[in-house]
Amino acid sequence: MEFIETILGTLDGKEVKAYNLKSAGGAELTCMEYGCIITKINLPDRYGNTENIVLGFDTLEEYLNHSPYFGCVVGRSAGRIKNAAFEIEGVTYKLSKNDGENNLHGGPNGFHQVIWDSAVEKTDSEVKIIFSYLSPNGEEGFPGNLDVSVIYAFNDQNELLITYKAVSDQKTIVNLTNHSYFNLSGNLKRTILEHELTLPSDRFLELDDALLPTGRMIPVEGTVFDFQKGRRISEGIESGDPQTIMVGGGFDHPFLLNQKRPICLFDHESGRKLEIETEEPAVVFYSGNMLPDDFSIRGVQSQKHLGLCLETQKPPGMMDALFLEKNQVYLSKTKYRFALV
Ligand code: G6D
Repeated sequence: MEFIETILGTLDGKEVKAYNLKSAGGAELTCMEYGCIITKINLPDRYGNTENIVLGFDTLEEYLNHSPYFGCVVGRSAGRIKNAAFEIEGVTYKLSKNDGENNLHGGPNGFHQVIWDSAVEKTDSEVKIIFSYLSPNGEEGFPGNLDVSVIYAFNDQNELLITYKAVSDQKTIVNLTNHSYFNLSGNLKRTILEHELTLPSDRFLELDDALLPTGRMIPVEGTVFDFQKGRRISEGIESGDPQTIMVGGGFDHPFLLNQKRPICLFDHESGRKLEIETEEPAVVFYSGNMLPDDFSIRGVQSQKHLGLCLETQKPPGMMDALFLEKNQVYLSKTKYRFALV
């Protein structure tokens, strides 16, 4: 495992470190302290072409000006919180309303905007980047001083294990995920519409027109939300299903993971495959319906469906699943395995 540490730039007077990791298995991952953002993942295709498979930029400025959460850790709470408020033991906590009347992804100054501290642990076959941050009591409206760390462990088998840890001195809400947009075609040469997705899920959460879960869990059987045996993303988008129309032409839904097998994303043309194993009970599948088209990404014009997200997490809207008790340890692991078929 090759390892390079650089200073990507300076933000608010603080240097932002970036890390470039090259596995013996032919994969390469670059990440940085700003938002724990994964800025690049290079993988070979079946013809030996090594190309990037995530949406990302090469400069801090582009992230500040354009990024809809490209590659970042999302927190304190991924997803939407209705009316940007919640109650704990009779006290109502008010959050930023950064998505209509609701709170999205921990607020405008959530974890995606933080410059995390970082440390490195290396062996011959693996490098761990340990990001850490102390989110002060009341930050973005959330109670409790939250001591949080996110560990990216990348190895020579082309696996990335993300471990999320957090502890708070008050009861609070925590729901952490990574918001990478994947596109296995390589250097964004095609959209994700012909990618094949397999989700080990028999139910998804219905959304309302504010993209908030309604509370109804819908069986996927007989619908374009049934990814249990693999399905091309385009089938859902062309279906005219009201739930796919309402979210902007595609998917933006939490799926409840109820089977012990990995999530799988496959691109037939390149032969690239991504498998995701997670301890989390749900995954939000977002098919990039709202990607703007007013900027370019390493020379490729951004457009709808240019990337998709598989945000493993606790089911948004199920508030009881999001609470973290005082001094309770939040611990969650998600493994990404990159392969060729
Ligand atoms: C939109 O609804 C979607 C979210 O799920 C996504 O995370 C965001 O765009 C980037 O708000």
